[in-house]
Parts: sequence; structure tokens; C-alpha cells
Amino acid sequence: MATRNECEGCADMTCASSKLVLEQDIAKDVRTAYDRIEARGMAACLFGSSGTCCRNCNMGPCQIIDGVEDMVGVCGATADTVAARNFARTVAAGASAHGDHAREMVKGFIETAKGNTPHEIKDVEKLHSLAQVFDVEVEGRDKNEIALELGEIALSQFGSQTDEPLIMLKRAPEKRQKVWKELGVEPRGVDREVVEVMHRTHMGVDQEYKNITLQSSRCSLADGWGSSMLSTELTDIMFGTPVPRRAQVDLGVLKEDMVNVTVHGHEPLLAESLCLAAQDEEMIALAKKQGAKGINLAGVCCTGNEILMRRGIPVAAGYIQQEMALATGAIEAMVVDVQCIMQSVGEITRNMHTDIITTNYRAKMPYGVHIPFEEHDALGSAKAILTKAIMNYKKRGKCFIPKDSKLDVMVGFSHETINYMLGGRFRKSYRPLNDNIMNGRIRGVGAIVGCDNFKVTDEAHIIIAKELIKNNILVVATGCAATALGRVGLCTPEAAKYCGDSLREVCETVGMPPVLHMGSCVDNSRILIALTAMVQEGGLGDDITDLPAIGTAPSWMSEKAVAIGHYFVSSGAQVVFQDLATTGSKAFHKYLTENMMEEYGAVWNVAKEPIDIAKKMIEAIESKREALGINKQGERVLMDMEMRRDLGGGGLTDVGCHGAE
Ligand code: SF4
Ligand code: MSK
Repeated sequence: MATRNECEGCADMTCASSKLVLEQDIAKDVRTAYDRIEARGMAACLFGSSGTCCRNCNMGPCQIIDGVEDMVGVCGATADTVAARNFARTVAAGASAHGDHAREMVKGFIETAKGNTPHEIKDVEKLHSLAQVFDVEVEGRDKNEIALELGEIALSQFGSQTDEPLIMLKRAPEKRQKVWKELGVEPRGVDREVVEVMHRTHMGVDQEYKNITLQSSRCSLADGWGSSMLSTELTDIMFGTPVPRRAQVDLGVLKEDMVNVTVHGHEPLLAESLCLAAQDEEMIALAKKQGAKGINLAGVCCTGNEILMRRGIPVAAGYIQQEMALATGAIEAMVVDVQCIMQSVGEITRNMHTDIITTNYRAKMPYGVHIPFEEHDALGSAKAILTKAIMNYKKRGKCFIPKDSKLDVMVGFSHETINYMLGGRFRKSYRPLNDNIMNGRIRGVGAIVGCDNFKVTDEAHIIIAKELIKNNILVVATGCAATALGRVGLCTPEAAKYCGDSLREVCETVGMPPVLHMGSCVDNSRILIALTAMVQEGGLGDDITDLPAIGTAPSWMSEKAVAIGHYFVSSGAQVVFQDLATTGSKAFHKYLTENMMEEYGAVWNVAKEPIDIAKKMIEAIESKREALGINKQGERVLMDMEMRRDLGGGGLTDVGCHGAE
């Protein structure tokens, strides 16, 4: 576990900006997670970290030791039952966070279709293609009419009480749909699956770990193929599907002579409205009146990734840096909504000019100022929030911005972009990607997703990414992992220099980074769609489990990461985590890490060291290649001019790179 001193002495490039900030006098009274880790001075509870502490009823809490007769729960619950129940509840908590977020997005989408928000339906092509999935008629209809019908059906997916599977499941490969049907894990309603987990894990209900885990799968699939996918797709339709663009990340994006407003959390409706308000003449004039040159909006965590992907607005900090961003003393307001906001940010700003502005009735904080974000008056709410921030500018005292700590990134790799990035405008398809995998120029795809975590070095993401691309594996990234990779320059085409020869040639020919930033943590659903598209394109098997692809969340922190990991495994894609709170139960842990393979064609893997995670990922990809028989077609194919022309027929120059600055 890292301490502040370790952070200060860390050679890790990702810590550089944080370290610079923490060294300043103005930061000396700011207590960060590093200080609290040091002060707590206690090791994590063994029962908690191995998944065998139960407090599901008031006869406990019970700490269970697997295999010791008297060390079962007072009710007789065994280690396997307790660990499976705890795992299921973690999945349910993660899925509920995505579900509640997605519901807000769908409601905002409906209000937009009705003309009740300052936003509009931007991506009509995507609207039409999603309408098809939901059997909504598009011919001769106005975009808002289509969106309204689509939105209402989407909303019904949350509270559905029928036993029909969620509509979006039919987007998965047919073979996968069959697996789910046979196992009986097709999710029915987004909310229902969370409720059922909570019921089945209540004292005295489901006591068989495999049966409990079936419901974990169903709940996680309701997240991945249900709520998260709905959120991503409707957000794209409303705010525009991301396309490649250049932008910047890290604390150096804050500006000394401007009102700095960071937006932190997850819901794009708030962030997009703030973007509109920040361009408003009246707001800019107010900022100037206070002596600032203007308003500088920057992101933190996944809300940051949403506006980074769509607008090229810079990301100041990932999860692990939120306290350091405040410690600069240069932020007038940190506007927050839901998820991943550390309670310490309120405490840090108590004696500073900075306001923490909470905006969602679900998430208020001690020392926060609450200004509700009303979707019916989105612009009005956003202006009220910005006004509060602007009026703090004159109160700003000494500040320190590590000006050189900002890195270029190329972002905006939606699954649609990948579709025509390699395929070209005139033949957009996953064929070239599949072909490149089949001929071995690209060995496979590795997803690096999830959070940062003070428990492990932030270098984990970087070590893994560098090892993968060195071995010609294309990396896709989301969430705070993507921000961490961006902070060291891996999300630029220039990072091709770290790749093995054949991946480097592909990247250089197309002009793409070897690490593709695909968005926020909700946007992991983009990866599900990309994997499905690869299957449907042909040549790489007929299910997700056949693909040479694997994911990792090496520094996971949030319960959402476990829900994501489980929907990937239940969808046939393997994952590797650094730890999993299931090790105290032999049979259940073995089920997750070995036996799920027979049913789902994928398992959870655990590896402590980042380099071992990378090795596991490479091994898994190579063994899928062997099984597909594509290694026989030639190990490494270097491109001649014709191949380059073929690949370069489309590419980022066709897609258009929209410079952020
Ligand atoms: Fe203990 Fe059983 Fe109650 Fe859990 S449900 S706290 S194991 S008695
Ligand atoms: S914000 S869930 S720390 S990715 Fe999505 Fe980052 Fe993980 Fe929160």
C-alpha cells in the first residue's frame, strides 16, 4: 500500500504532477489518502479481504474459516455461501450504480426528445440503428418522435416485470444468447435483477454458491447489455458519438488566469450542460468582471472522460488525483454528481476558497454547497453553478499549477470509430481488424479498464499496456485506467514506438495510437459491441469466447468494476484482476477461476504483479489464436506498399481529427 512519502519519492511518471503539488507549502495541510493510509497503520481485515465475513443478519457478524467445523456462521452458512453472497452483493451494488445513472440518462433523453432541455438529438444515424433493435419505426418520422418512442421503451427495461429477456441481449452473438438461455441467466429487468440478488442473499434464502452466482451473472448482464449499454448509446445519440480528437490530460490543464471549474462524477447531462453554460456570453462576461480571462472547464474521473471523448475538454485528474487537484489551490469549484467522489474533498476545501458543489439529491456531502441540477432547467442550473464558482475567483490565494504536467492524448474511439478507422469511409467494417488479427500483425485485443487505487502503484496500468503493445496486442482502455495511460503519453500515435514491429506498422499506417481510449467506465459496453462486431465479421470463431481478447482492471477500486468484470466473464471474455475477495472460500473461488469455463467459456483470473497480469493476458490471447488455428498462417507479416495502401484506404485522416486546441 502506498504512503504519501512513497508518492513523494515515487519515480513513477504518473505520480509526477501529484508529487509536485504535494511538495508545495500550500499543500502541506492537505491530508490525502496517502496520509490516511499511513495514519491508519492497520492491515486490512483478513476475513473482509477474503470474502468470508458475513453481517447479513443480527446473529452475526460471523467470520468464517473454510474447512473448520465450528467456524461456519451461527446459521450454519459456509465459507462458499458467504463469499458467493458477498460477491453477488458487490455485483448488485455496481450494477445499481450503473442502472441509476442510466435511468437518469434515459429520462434526460426523453426530455430532450420532448424539447425540454437545451440539448438535441445529434446522431440520427445511430438513433435509427438503435430504433431498429427496439423495433421502432423510423420511416417518415421526425427524429424527436423516434427518440421519444425509443426512450420510453428503454425506460420500461428498468422496471420490466415480464419474464422476457432485455431487448438489447439480441445484439450479442447468437451462440452467446443460447449459452445464456441454457444457463437461465438472461436478465429480465434492470432493477429486478438487483432486487433479486438482495433477496437471494438475505439470511436463509439461497445457500448454494453456484445458484447464487447464476443470479450474479444475470444481474451483471443486466448491467453490461442493459443499463450501461443503454446509457452509452443514448448519450451518444444525444451528445454525439465520439470521433477521434486531440486533447490533454493531467493537472497542468488548470489555468492560473481563468476560473477553474472541475466536473467530477459520472453523469454527462450535468457536464454537457456546464459545457454549454461555460460558452455563454453572460457567464464569460461575469468571469471577466471578476478579473479572470474566462472559464476553464476540466474533468475529473469518468465525467471527465465523457466530455473529453465528445468535446475534447481536458481531464485534470483521474480518481487517484482528485485531492491533488484541490491541493493546487487553483480550483474555484469542484462540481460533483454521483460515484467515486471521496468524502475527503469536502474536508480539504473547508479552509479554502474552493466550493464543492453537490448537484444530485442522492449525493450530498458535509461541507458541500448544494445547487440542484434540474434537467427541466438544465442551462439555468448550470449557470447558477458556474456563477457560484466565478464569484470565488477573487478569493483565490496562493496557488500552484504544475504547468508542464499535461500530456496530449488522442481520444474518441467509439466502436463506430474503430469500425471505419481501419476499414475506411467507404467500406466501414471490422474486416481489416479481423484480417490483421488473423494474419498476426495484431495478435489480439487487451482491454485495460477500471479505476486507480491507492493500494497499488499507478504504474500497473502502464506496465501492462507497454508489455501488451510490445507483444503486438492492441489495447483498448476506459475509465480512470485510460486517464492513467493518457498521462504517460500512451494514447497518442507517437506511442507506436513502444509497439512490436507489426503493431507499430499498423498504427503508423493508420495514424492511430496503440492504446485506444474508449470512454468512461459505463462505456465498457462499447467493448462488448466491438467484440460482437468482431465475431459477426467472421474468421475469429462464432462467439466472444473464441476471440483472442482479454480484459483487466488492475487497480480496481469500485464495486462497479466487479460488476463489469462479471459481465465480461458471463459474456465469454476472460478478465484478470489483482485481487478478488473470494479467496477464503475454496469451492466458490475455484468456481469463479476454473469451473465457470465449462459453462461460460471464460473465467476470472487473479495475478498480483502487473507484469504477471500482462503475461497471463498474452498467454490467453496466444492460446485463443492456437485454438482458432490462425497461428499457422504465418507468425509475423510485415507490410509491403500494397498492404499499406489497402490499410490506409481509410484511417484517421478520413475520419477527421478535431483538434481540441
Ligand atoms: Fe452469521 Fe448466518 Fe447471520 Fe451471516 S446470515 S451473520 S453467517 S448467522
Ligand atoms: S470513475 S469507477 S474510479 S474508473 Fe468511473 Fe474511475 Fe473507477 Fe470511478
